[in-house]
Amino acid sequence: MPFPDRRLYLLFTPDRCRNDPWDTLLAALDGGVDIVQWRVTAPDRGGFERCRTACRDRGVPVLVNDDVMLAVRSRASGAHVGQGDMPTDAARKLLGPAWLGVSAHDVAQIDAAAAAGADYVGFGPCHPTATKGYATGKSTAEIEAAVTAAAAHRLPLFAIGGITAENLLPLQALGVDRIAVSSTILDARDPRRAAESLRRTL
Ligand code: 3NM
Repeated sequence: MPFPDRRLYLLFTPDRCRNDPWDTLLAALDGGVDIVQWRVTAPDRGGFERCRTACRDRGVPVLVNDDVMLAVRSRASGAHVGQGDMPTDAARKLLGPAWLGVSAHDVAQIDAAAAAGADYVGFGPCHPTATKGYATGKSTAEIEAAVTAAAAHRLPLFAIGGITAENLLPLQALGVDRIAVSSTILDARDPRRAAESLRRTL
């Protein structure tokens, strides 16, 4: 199935939520999150199914971070792999028609993801972020080059890393039209409003 036109990607890590994680997820979906990544370190099949049910009720796909086999076994919408995870072409083979997302940090990695058959890339960190311990973000030139490279491959690019409603506009000026966020929604006092605010800007 072709990758759908989704714009606001939530990296959902229950442990990172300020409020109750399930209330947070529902609020984020109500606020306009339209694709979700299940992102946990310890296996939690029950949590995954709960996440998937909440998202399915709203027509929102769920991809599994890192654990490609969970995505395959559970027939998830897809999986997302980082540069240190399972190699992209191996993940592509295992997933079959399910979607494959790849984290990329430069143009060469975007080119490689496209060659391996990725359905989208996450490019970052666009800004410093404690979520993954990045002290600096990419330069304007690096972000522009990434946007251009992804467009040349017709590969959707989700900008990631420290993205907030405040710093989104300058990213859009560089050609970014999709974002992936964790803390701006999960750590918000009002996750629905946080998602709505990003959604409005997008
Ligand atoms: N990957 P937040 S940045 C998971 O650059 C992740 O590849 C990144 O969380 C990359 O929205 C990042 O809280 C963290 O910054 C995203």
